[in-house]
Amino acid sequence: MALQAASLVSPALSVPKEGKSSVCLKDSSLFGISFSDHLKSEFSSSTLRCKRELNQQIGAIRAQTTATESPAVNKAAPDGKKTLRKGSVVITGASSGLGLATAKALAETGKWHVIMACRDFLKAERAAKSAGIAKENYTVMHLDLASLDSVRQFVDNFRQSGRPLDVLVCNAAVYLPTAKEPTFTAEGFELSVGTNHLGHFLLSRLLLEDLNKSDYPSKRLIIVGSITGNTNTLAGNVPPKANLGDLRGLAGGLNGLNSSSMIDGGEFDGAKAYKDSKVCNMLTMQEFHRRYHEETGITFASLYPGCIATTGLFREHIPLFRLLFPPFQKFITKGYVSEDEAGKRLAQVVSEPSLTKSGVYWSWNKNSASFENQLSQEASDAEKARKVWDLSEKLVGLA
Ligand code: LMG
Ligand code: NDP
Ligand code: PMR
Repeated sequence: MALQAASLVSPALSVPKEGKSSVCLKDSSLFGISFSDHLKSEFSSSTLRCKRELNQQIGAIRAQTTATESPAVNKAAPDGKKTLRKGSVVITGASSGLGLATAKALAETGKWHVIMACRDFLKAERAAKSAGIAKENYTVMHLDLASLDSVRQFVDNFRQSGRPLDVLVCNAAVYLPTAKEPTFTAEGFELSVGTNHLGHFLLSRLLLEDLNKSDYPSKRLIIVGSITGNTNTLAGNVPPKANLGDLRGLAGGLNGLNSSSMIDGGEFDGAKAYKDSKVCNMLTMQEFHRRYHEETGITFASLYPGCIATTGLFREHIPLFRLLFPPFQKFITKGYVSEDEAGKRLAQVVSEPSLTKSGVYWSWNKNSASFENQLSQEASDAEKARKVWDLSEKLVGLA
């Protein structure tokens, strides 16, 4: 079964070497599901309204700040060449795993200042030190995504720091596969969707304005997705599968009291809640793209960095799983990547000049070449994306 699984998997993961071209059908139709075109632009009247409001806000802030900011490109370098100031990137959950590895990869280039947005300040400081990130290349700022007050406070603090925002990476996540009962965020949302999706939704909506103000040549908003939320892959078909259903639980506030704690209204299942949250992440990225890319020029992207089987994500899983999962991924599925390698991949999505295309879900082939991957039918459903956006707006107090 496992070996069969591996042979089923390889076609799904193998792609043209150059990676830039889109994936052939064989790569993405493992379960015979047809894919809708997730890059298709769709502008609703509410989209236009949002844009107008955003532009008004941005215009006002621009007027206040342009005089004080140093430009991204200095024309007067001594050798006559144009120089680019350091990019400023916020990474949520940079205290371990993928976020930390990405912070390290970016800081090492000397071209980036990383704002590590973390819930545990001391842990983040220690992590940065032990990863060898030079002091001048990072700042730790407190952010607890499981509290919308904390998200708003972070945005205020960040603005007060006076730093520009060139790239935002929504990376933090929790995974609670063994929980029998749901736990909740400060506002009473089921913890996995509340943290992974709703906390990031509010953060990125608020910081969109700051991104738009940046004069950096390539501004990006990146939301980390995953293969396990995509049911067009073998990994996405391991039960329990992601399924947002008709969103009745989300509409009810995921509070487990007068509504279900699950998006689809079903019984609580921690592993499913995580996968559902990743579907929301991927839908949100596309909805951002549809609403704001043309207007702002910001690149919106998501990615599956590979299976980083050794990270803290699996801290709540049973010890046997934690023991067997890395060798299983290394030797059987061959989907394993190290934290370092995954960090380099996400760092590419942050800074590679060639990865500016918006609305894309990036993946990598065995030679670590990036390619535009296809999302599952649900994760590329434009109508669902719009509904998730509208319901999320209400829950986080934006509408
Ligand atoms: C759900 O179960 C839970 O219900 C839910 O609560 C939540 O936790 C969720 O996604 C999280 O999981 C999912 C269930 C899927 O998974 C399992 O119960 C099994 C998990 C197995 C995890 C991987 C460990 C595999 C161990 C492999 C050994 C590695 C050895 C490496 C050495 C390599 C040497 C070259 O259930 C299903 O999908 C149903 C199908 C289950 C089939 C299980 C098949 C076993 C897989 C691999 C075993 C292979 C061993 C043979 C090795 C031969 C090597 C030549
Ligand atoms: P880790 O557990 O190592 O990292 C998750 C980070 O999120 C930690 O820094 C954690 O902080 C932080 N975090 C959790 N809750 C909050 C919160 N309430 N507020 C602020 N930060 C929080 O896992 P990974 O590095 O594996 O996960 C990173 C991303 O990669 C996630 O989005 C995950 O879905 C995705 N991903 C991971 C894969 C994998 O195989 N590992 C595969 C595909 C995607 P703290 O250190 O304080 O716990
Ligand atoms: Mg999965 C075929 C390839 C493949 C890949 C790339 C992953 C990634 N997994 C694959 C296959 C399988 N997994 C198979 C055949 C099984 C059944 C034995 C299996 C099981 C499994 C479990 C129990 N896998 C898991 C779990 C988890 O608890 C992880 C999870 O679902 O977290 C939500 C997980 C993962 N497998 C992956 C990846 C990337 C994960 C974890 C993290 C994530 O999506 O972010």
